[in-house]
Amino acid sequence: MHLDHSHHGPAAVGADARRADGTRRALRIGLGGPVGSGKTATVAALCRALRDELSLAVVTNDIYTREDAEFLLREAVLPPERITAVETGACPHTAIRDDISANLEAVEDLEDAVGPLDLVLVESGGDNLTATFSKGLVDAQIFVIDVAGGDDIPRKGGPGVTTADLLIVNKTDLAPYVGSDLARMAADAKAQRAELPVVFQSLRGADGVRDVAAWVRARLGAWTA
Ligand SMILES: Nc1nc2c(ncn2[C@@H]2O[C@H](COP(=O)(O)OP(=O)(O)O)[C@@H](O)[C@H]2O)c(=O)[nH]1
Ligand SMILES: [Mg+2]
Repeated sequence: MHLDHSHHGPAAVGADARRADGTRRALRIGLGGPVGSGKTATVAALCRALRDELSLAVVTNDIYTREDAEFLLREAVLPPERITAVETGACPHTAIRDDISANLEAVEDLEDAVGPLDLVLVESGGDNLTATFSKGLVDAQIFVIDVAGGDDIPRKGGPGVTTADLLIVNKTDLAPYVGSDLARMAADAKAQRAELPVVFQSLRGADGVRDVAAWVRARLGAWTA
């Protein structure tokens, strides 16, 4: 765990919408959800979909490794200086919820290194259905579950499923193989979330991230308005 609080240069952002020099900071969107649900794959697809129209960067949180950042680097979804890994140690939820200093510092360092950014995606280390982001770290959160994790997950609820600004039900291509009932998942998600949006997606299909990219563009439009 990174506990050095001393590094806060002029671009320190905290939870304020503006940096110390008065310019608007990047919109920060967190992606949480269980291990293996498709957070990194969604981040990679979003980078490919948005990188020509926006200045963006990514912070990944891994428990003991830099696997997710290394995957994104290997896939060359962004130039390497736009991808940073935070190693969280044993408690991935702590780094996005309770002691967010290492993540805030990673965001600041990215803006210092590559200049003003429109968007920073922060991927959580992923543990279970209860991990949510501090509002001091991200402006909006996406919760990613997948159909192979069981079609009763939306019904079980939990803060990610019920309160995330966007719920993604990923890997719809696998539904026939694992016997998941997508209509039931949609009805359960609706019951938990009322008007909050839900996207069903498969990243195996062409332009599978289209709906989520549109949601991100809309959030960014509201942020810069
Ligand atoms: N079939 C299928 N596999 C997917 C999809 N999205 C991600 N995956 C795979 O699921 C695995 C876990 O994805 P990853 O993004 O690493 O999950 P994370 O732990 O939430 O970051 C990887 O092997 C991905 O290629 C999808 O839409 N369909
Ligand atoms: Mg990941």
